[in-house]
Amino acid sequence: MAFRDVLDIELAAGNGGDGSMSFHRAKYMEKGGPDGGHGGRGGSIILRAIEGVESLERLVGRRKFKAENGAYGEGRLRQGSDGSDLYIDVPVGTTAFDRDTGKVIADLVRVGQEQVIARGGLGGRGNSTFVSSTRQAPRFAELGTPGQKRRVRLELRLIADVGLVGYPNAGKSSLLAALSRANPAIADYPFTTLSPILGVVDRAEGDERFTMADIPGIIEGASEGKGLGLEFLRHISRTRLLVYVLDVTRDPVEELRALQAELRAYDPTLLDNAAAIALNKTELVDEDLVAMVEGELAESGLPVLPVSAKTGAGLPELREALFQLLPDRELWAQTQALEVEPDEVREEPLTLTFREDAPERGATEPERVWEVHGGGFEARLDRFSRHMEDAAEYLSNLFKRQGLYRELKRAGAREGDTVEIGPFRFEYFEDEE
Ligand SMILES: Nc1nc2c(ncn2[C@@H]2O[C@H](COP(=O)(O)OP(=O)(O)OP(=O)(O)O)[C@@H](O)[C@H]2O)c(=O)[nH]1
Ligand SMILES: [Mg+2]
Repeated sequence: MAFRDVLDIELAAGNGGDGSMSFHRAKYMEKGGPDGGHGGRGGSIILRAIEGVESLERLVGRRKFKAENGAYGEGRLRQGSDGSDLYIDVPVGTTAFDRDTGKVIADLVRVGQEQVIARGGLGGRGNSTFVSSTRQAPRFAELGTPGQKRRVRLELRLIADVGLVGYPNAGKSSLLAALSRANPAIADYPFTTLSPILGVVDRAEGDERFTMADIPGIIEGASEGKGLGLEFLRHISRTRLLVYVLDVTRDPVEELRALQAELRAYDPTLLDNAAAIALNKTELVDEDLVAMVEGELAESGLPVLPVSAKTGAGLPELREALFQLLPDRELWAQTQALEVEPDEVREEPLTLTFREDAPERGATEPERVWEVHGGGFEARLDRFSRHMEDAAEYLSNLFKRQGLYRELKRAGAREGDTVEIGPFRFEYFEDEE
């Protein structure tokens, strides 16, 4: 199985249902009151983090997602049902980006964490809503709004608690196999491990456990793309504890230096992570040499645990030390989550453009017209496009309340001027407030 850790998907949240235009019908009643119900909300698309190490490809499976639309409102004040939300399960450690803006729209660092990544549309209001003292029988209702459509990139960085880093052949996979039930390939040649492998390590007593990631070997130049390790450094960038696995029979001090240089070149903050050293293959050399190397490595300031993955020597001590060194998960998670930028509702600013049209029939003066753009007025109007004529009076009053007349007056509008918003036209009049 290839380890796929980036996946592009397309999302369409559900549209809001339209409000209903309906009048009550009953026997012996000439004409009943308006009883159109509201449309339901469109379903949203929600990203949810689950425990597990499945690749995005396998888990997510498809590329296109559409959440359910809200249902139309109906007569007798029946509200349309809301569209159900659609959940996309991803491994914890998944970040979602909007492909058009590049912004982070979700960053899931805890199991169970959820984030809406495409918002469902709003339901429209039924005609019963628009009754007023001067409008007993509104012959219009509001349309629902479309659900958000989005092109999204999912990116997974495994969140293992502990990450094993080391040169090829140092024994990382052997250690993972010895400490967990994972079954990674182990062989006497470099680059045996080709993609990250996770195992669960249990504490000797009690039920505490952590996950440990074995990643392909890192060599000098990895941060510039040599070997295999670089693209996998991404996966250890979020581990709570790094374990440098060093082969005592090579030059462990030099290898540690080189490893740290590669990590630093990839991401300097990696070296701020908690870390420890597992000095491996100790059964191959005599104890004095081990003690000497241990002393040299201790100068790095990191705890050094001499082990042999082969004989099992030192493994209980290593296991226990890792449990003790692991930073608290909650505190750590708080420092990790990327900031998610809220979806701003981008509303264009209001602009008023004046023009003079040819005189209307019978008139001598040119027709004075104010074109309105922005300010949210077109969007509001769209929601009544089906019954624009009937909604005209309601809309012009609404727009007036929303400050449009004030702006027109300031711009120099006169009684009787025409106001034009898209296809909608009405007459400007001054108010004797
Ligand atoms: N003698 C001895 N050999 C070991 C020990 N640990 C691992 N080995 C051997 O070292 C070789 C490499 O082990 P792996 O666990 O595959 O090493 P790795 O670090 O995962 O290597 P890559 O996946 O290539 O990066 C294998 O032949 C292991 O059997 C040990 O403690 N003592
Ligand atoms: Mg390996």
